[in-house]
Amino acid sequence: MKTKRIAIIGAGPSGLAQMRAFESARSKGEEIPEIVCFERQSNWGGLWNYTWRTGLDENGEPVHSSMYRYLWSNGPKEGLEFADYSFEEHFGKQIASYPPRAVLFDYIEGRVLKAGIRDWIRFNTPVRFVRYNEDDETFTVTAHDQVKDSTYEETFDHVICASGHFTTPNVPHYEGFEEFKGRILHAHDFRDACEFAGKDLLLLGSSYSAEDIGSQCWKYGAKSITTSYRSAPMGFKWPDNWDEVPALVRMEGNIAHFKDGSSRHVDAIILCTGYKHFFNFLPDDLRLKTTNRLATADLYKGVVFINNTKMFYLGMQDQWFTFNMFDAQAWWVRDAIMGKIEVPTDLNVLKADVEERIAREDAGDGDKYAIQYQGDYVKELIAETDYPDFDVQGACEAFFAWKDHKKEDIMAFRNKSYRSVITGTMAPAHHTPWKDALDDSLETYLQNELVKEKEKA
Ligand code: FAD
Ligand code: NA7
Repeated sequence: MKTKRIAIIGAGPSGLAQMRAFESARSKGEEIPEIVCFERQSNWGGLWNYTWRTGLDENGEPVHSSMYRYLWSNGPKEGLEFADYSFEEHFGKQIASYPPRAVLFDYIEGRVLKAGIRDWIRFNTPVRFVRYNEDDETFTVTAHDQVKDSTYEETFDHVICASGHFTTPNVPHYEGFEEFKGRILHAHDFRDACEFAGKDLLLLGSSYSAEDIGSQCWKYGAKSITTSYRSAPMGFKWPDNWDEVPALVRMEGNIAHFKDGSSRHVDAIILCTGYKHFFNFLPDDLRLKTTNRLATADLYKGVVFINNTKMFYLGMQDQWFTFNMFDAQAWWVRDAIMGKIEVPTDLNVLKADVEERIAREDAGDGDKYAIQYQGDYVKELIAETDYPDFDVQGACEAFFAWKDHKKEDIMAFRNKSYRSVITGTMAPAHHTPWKDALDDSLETYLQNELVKEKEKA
């Protein structure tokens, strides 16, 4: 039988999980399809591949990464650890619970270097278009090799879209933005908190980006932080120079006016207003249209596109769980493609699965419910494959504790430690409290054990 050809779009954590899943089957002696991964950046890692650039990249493509300098994990690493590659295996020791970006990039990279799958990836190669051919049930992928500056087409049996959904900014307009005499930027273009030292800063939004970018700017010396919420406040105990206010109504010069009638002077505005699922390389019949939620629209088991079950999507959910959830999805998709899991063909059955997930998400409320919901999803998927079984409930518990620690002290939750659900080891406390740790390099972060060893000597 002809070997199947699989196209993976994107070599971020989701696409890499997919390649690792296939490689794992191959290492157990199974015959796997031919894999081609198209990656528009010059390296892997997706959002974790930091760039100083904003706007367009060196090839004229939209800059992918929304990450910034000094970004530390916003949740405990014990919630995202790979079941087949622990932090201890990678670093040769247990490390503290909230690693900065460079440390997590190193960890992601370590697993795929070990798996030896880099040759499957065509870097600097954005996918321009995908077409489904009804006659022979294949996909034609049009890609652009940016190095040769040449566009070509290839045929595949399946397409797995792992292109991420935190890159294309959702950018609202407010009256008075045109006349504002300061910088207005979206979180996607934020790179360095030091730029805002000494400034009065307004952030719109009440989710992760507002919380984290605000915290960064506070840590690196902003004069004041104002976060403005549209629906509900984050409600943490903020430092003295941080206020949380209702929705912005309009700007008048540099004065921001809010829904409660209050107003204040601001020097710069950061729109922490979220992202759009954006797939301009896909035609209508293959394009996922969903909001940022746990139960995505139109994905059976959260991964199979119900309008064409030969097409898969990874990592399209809003995320409590990340790397280990992408693994759970990737192992499941691998087995569906390799015929070990049967995907229903009846559209009503596929739709019923989606509707059940949506109804179950809507039935609950609050973060704890949402964490458990996504934990249960991870459990459901891994029970159906040979992905190493791990204590998913333990990871949920780490997330519950993390939420409590944030409530206790939003500027100190990253000083806490959790127990690995993969190796059972407790993470050491980090050598420096987060608010005083201004150097986010891998070398400095990993000094944990060194400091302890020095103390012992
Ligand atoms: P991405 O990481 O976005 O990777 C997608 C890949 O697809 C990219 O490499 C991109 O270049 C490629 N691609 C896109 N379009 C094309 C195309 N047309 N052709 C070819 N290639 C294409 N998660 C955590 O667990 N902990 C955190 O602390 C954390 N912090 C975050 C902070 C920020 C600011 C953001 C935005 C997200 C954060 N996340 C965090 C969540 C993040 O979504 C995941 O960790 C993870 O990066 C998602 O992986 P992905 O592979 O699905 O998507
Ligand atoms: P999110 O989590 O999607 O949150 C977007 C926020 O932006 C949310 O608070 C929205 O308020 C708010 N929003 C959206 N549109 C507007 C307008 N027009 N005006 C004001 N406020 C608005 O995105 P984040 O960037 O915070 O996080 C994304 C990922 O990055 C996350 O997974 C992290 O790991 C890092 P709402 O509550 O809908 O009223």
